[in-house]
Order: sequence, then structure tokens, then C-alpha cells
Amino acid sequence: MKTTSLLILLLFCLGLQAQPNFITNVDHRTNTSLGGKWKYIIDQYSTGAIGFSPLYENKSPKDKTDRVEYSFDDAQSLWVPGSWNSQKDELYYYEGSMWFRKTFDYQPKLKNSRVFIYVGAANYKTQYSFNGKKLGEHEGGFTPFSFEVTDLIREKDNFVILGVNNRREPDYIPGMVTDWYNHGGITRDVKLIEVPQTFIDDFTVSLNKESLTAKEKAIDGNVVLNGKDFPADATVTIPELGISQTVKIDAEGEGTFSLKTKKLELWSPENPKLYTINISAGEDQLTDEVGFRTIETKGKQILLNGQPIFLRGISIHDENPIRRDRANSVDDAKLLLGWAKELGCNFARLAHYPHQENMVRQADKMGILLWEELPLYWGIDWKSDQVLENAKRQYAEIIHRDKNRAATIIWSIANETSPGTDRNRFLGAVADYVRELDSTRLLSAACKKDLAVDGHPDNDYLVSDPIAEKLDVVSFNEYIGWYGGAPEESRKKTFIIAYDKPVIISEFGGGAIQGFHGDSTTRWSEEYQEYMYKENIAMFERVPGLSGMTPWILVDFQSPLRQLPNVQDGWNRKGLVSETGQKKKAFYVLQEYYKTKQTAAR
Ligand code: GCB
Repeated sequence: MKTTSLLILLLFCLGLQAQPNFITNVDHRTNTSLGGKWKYIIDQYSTGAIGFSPLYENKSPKDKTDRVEYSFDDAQSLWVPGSWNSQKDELYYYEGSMWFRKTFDYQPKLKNSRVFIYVGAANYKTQYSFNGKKLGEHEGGFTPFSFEVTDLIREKDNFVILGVNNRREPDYIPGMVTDWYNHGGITRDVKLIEVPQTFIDDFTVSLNKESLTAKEKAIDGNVVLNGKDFPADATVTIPELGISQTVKIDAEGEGTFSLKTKKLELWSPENPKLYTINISAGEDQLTDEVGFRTIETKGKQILLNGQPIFLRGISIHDENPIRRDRANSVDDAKLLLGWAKELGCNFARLAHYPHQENMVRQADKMGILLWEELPLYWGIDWKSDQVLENAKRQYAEIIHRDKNRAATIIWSIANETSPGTDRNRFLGAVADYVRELDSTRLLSAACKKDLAVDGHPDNDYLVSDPIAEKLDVVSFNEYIGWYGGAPEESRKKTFIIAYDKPVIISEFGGGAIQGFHGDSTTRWSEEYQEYMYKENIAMFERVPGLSGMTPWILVDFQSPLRQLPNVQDGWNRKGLVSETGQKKKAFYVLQEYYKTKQTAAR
């Protein structure tokens, strides 16, 4: 059965709603940015969509007797993409609803096209409408959505209105408390996309694992068309490999293919080789740059292209500290991944939610492997079936967006969640679901660890979280030296891993104010953090099956949990780089360690 048919059947069996409803690969389609200044109206009581005259109608008084109690025309503006908190002091602490309006004229770039509006992300719930018609709602602050406006768009005076609400709720993902800033608003690009009446909605490609050792490699994939009157076939070409193959399109507009090649250069951090792939079907053509590699585990090893690899990683938040905003551009991605490269990383954990697509595409180009995750983080309502459906939908969305990126090797399904009947059932269902959607990547989670009952109870840790049964890689966070004990206590600790699987230390670290110096026992000094890194790294070297680490964290980041005056001032200070881009001493400790790992492995 074809992957998409299987997906639809699976979604049906699981009682889920439709597949992700957005167009992928938007930068390679005919698009027009709707970024820039958008008018906004604050809606503190979230009543803008109800009552006599909902805001999405965008009314103005017809005559002097008419009553309209809002005005987009006279409202102030905010920049899109961008969080509201980062743009105006008076909005820094605002959590609630806001209505955004963009007006524009439309000159089609394609003839007889269909038109969609694509939103890269808006945090957290968004009601979307076009030219006064309410079209739908999207939940989730970090994944894209798009909606069709073909029948509504006109030459002059179009208006798109997005009502965005970033209130936190116990049954949302994430829940009520997170250690990062709750940036509200339209945080990523909005674009107008034009496609032919029947268009290439999506395609998937990956290197067939079984063919890795064969002379002739196979690249498997599928094409999905959208529209009416599907052409009998599509064509897939990879010019550099001399491949051009005709693909039969069935009655549902889908076709599968397997391309054979003897010349393939595999993608790896040392050689992040991307190939241009072109697909054409009827009037539509779509292109992309794709890398081909395999990823699997064998016992306690992670194998990239069949070879063991040590993942020299770092955790990263999707925030540009200098602009104090969500990252939202290629430059932002280059800034963050550039620091990671300088550290000697071949791997990054994109914590704790889907990052902007530019991050993933840049990682593909720069040769940085990725761990991606959803905010299944502290305080999730595990009992709720609705929350489970939401988690599955958000996973389907991020997989839909990033499935063709060679850089992404791990989907992580949770961070620091405590085992229990409801949590285990919930995460078990998520693990099965993610694996069904994407069997070409590894699953992990930042698992729970306990003090061992036997042995030396104060010093031996046991990682036996039942959810790890379902995972390929066992990961855990460990903050000895910061949240418990002095750094040198690391010397006494041992780790017992209950699974014969590779291990990633998904977090460790401690805070330091860049430029503050003391001895290695002085909290918040660069020397304390430096000392802690040395002690921690020596300890983790003793973890059986250690296959990588993603210390916490690359850069200081904004968090409402971190309010110590003159030290934190609203910033989590565990960064190796300060919020102004200055490196702390511990940066160089990790850099040195990664140099030794680079020469030891591969
Ligand atoms: C953790 C969390 C991370 C926090 C970090 C900290 O374990 O996973 O989100 O930011 O600790 O700084 O305490």
C-alpha cells in the first residue's frame, strides 16, 4: 500500500482528523511574502470572534449613523514575523488574544492559479479568515498551516485577519509552565502561494536502508497531487545523478517510485551533499534540495550510513537573543548554527518545540544532524484523549514539514516526564504513531532516571523508564553540580542503563553570568560553569553506551522562571554564549572535548 493511503487509513483507524493541512516546501513555489507591518487590535477578553460584529469582518461605519466598535484602519502596527512581546514594552507581559490584519492588492504571477495563504507559525491558537469569511482554526504554536483563498481573492483590497491567542491552558501542548518565553503572535513568515489548478501537493524521498551496502542504491519515494483531472504520470529527475523516471499517477493522484543509482554521494556532517530533485506533473513543477543517508542503531551504537558516530551536540532554543525574539530568518538560523559549528558540533537538539524551517534547512546545508521534538514537557494532561489527539496532530505536522531533511535523524517524544499509567499509555501511543508516520528515523525522549535501590543508592543512577522500551535511543537529563551537590560529586556517580541501546545525555549544565569571575566554587561565575563542565564530561564518559550529548544550552534565553535580580533578570543563564553573543569559559571546555571526540571517532 502506498505511504499516503496507509497514512489516511491509519488516521482513520485512530479516529484522527485529516492529514496536516498545509502546503510544504513553500520557498520553492511561486510565493509572495505577506510580511511587514500588520495592524493589530488587543482583545484581552477573547471576545473578538463572537457577538454582534466579529472583528474578522473588518467593518468600518457605512454612514454617520452606523456603529462599529473597533477600527483596524486606525489601529497601530506590529511587524510580521515577530512576537508582540519583543516589539513593544507594554506588550512584554501580555498573554491573551490579538487580532492582526494585513491588506494587499493581488496581481497573479501564474495564470489561472489556485491561491493559498501559508503561516509558518502563530502561537498558540489561531482563527484565520480572508476577506471577511471565517475559514478555520489552528492549534499549536510552532507548526505551519495554510488555507485556500482561490474563490475569495480579488484584485484590490484583500484582507487576511488572524486572531492569535497565546494564553496558556492545562490541556494545551505545552501546558502551564515552561522554562522558555511564551512569545505570542505571528512568529514566522506568512506567504501567499500560487499553484496550478492541479498541483504537486507533496512528495517524500529517502534512501532505502537495505540498499546501503549494495553497489546500486535505491531512492524510494512518492508524489501526491492535489486537484482534479490528474495527469497519467509525473516525472522525477535528479540531474546530477542522470536520473529521470516516469511515475504512474493513480486515480487518487498518487504515485510511488524507486530510483536506482550507482553514483550516489551520501550525506554526512563531513560531506553535507544535497542533490537538486525536480518533479513535474501536468502544469506543475516543484524542486527541492535533498540529502540521502541512513540512520539506525545496533546494540549501543548509532550508525550513520552504516558507520558508528558520536553525536557532538548542543541544545538550542529557537530564539535570537540579540533581537530577543523567536528566530524567524535564515540569518537567525545561521547565527545559532554558526556558534554550534564553532563549538565543533555535528549534532543539535532543537529544544523544546519545532523550530523554524530555516533551522532545519540550514542544518541540512551545514552538516548538523538534528533531534527535533514537540513540547510534551512538564505538566501535560496525560489523561486526556483530546490532548493525545493534539500531540499526534502536531507530530504529523512537523513530520510533514521536515520529512525530506537529511539532517533530522531523531524525533523525540518527551522531555522530563514522570512514568505512570496515564503517561506511559499516552507516550506509548505517541511513539507508535510517530513510528508509523516515519520509520526512517530514530525515536528518543529525555527519560526519567532514579537512584538505584541496590548498589550505592546515593551514587548509582538507574535509567529504567518503561517508555524507553519503545525508543531506539535512551536519553536523560542530569544536573549534578547545579541542582544537586557540588560539581566534584560527579566523580562518585555511576549509571546503570536497563536497555541495550545507545545513550544520549540530552541535557546537563549550569548558569553563569558572562564576564563575572570568581573561583570554581562561586555560583554564577564563569569559573564555576567551566569547572562543572569538566567534572560532568568526565562523569558522562563512564556512561555505558554513551553515543552523544546535547549540553544545556548554546545561548542564554528568556524565561519567566528566572527572575533573580542582577543575575538572571528574566534570562536562563545556562548558555555557553551570553545574550549579547559573548562566549563564556565553558564554551572552550566543550570545544576542546569535542576535538578529542572528533579524532577518536570516525
Ligand atoms: C531542564 C529542562 C529545561 C530547563 C533546564 C534548566 O531539565 O528540560 O527546559 O531549561 O532544565 O535550565 O533548568
